[in-house]
Amino acid sequence: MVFGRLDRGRKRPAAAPVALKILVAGGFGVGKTTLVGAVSEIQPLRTEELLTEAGRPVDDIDGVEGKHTTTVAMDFGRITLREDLVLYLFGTPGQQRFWFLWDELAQGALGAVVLADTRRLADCFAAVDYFERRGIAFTLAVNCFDGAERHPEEAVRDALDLDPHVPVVMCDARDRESAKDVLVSVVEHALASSAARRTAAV
Ligand SMILES: Nc1nc2c(ncn2[C@@H]2O[C@H](COP(=O)(O)OP(=O)(O)OP(=O)(O)O)[C@@H](O)[C@H]2O)c(=O)[nH]1
Ligand SMILES: [Mg+2]
Repeated sequence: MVFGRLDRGRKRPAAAPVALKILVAGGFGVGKTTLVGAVSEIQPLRTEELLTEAGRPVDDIDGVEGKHTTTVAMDFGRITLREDLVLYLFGTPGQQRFWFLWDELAQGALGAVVLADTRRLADCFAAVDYFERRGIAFTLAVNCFDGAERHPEEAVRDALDLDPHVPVVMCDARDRESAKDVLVSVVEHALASSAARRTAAV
């Protein structure tokens, strides 16, 4: 009884939140850094460098002419989706010459977002391929740039030859709620995939 009375006013210690690692990948200039920055509740860590004249022959900025910097290592951000669920976000560099960093970044990742720009859909092939080969669950998120033609989900799915279970969502990488919806989709899909794998293994 005594213990009960003493305990009454005291808060139960909250369970430590589950922390999940999510990658944000996709082609050059598709909005990865923008998405991590839009949802992160901490000041995101960025590793941006200026695009220069020297890079002009290899840095294809068609469609993102306003772009002046590029990620050379990674973006890092954090978002608490629920009191007991925290996501650590790792944005990958988009340019091919930095892809050697992807294997490091992918270690321990629960799932990934592959961002796509429908004006340059082929740029996300490599990311789709990367996660398919490694069995890392991903959501394909189309970043709907202003002025870009809108395509139905089925057309994007067909063009990328995605497995039917891969979620395809439309988003605006600049918008916090929209970016958050993408992350919710990844977490749900990744958890469902790992549950299905566990069942298959029994
Ligand atoms: N209109 C529009 N512009 C966007 C959107 N997302 C990003 N941008 C702009 O597009 C450019 C590219 O954004 P970033 O977030 O740097 O792209 P990234 O994928 O991180 O690029 P890399 O790291 O260089 O591969 C920036 O100039 C953004 O302001 C969007 O949803 N709509
Ligand atoms: Mg970037």
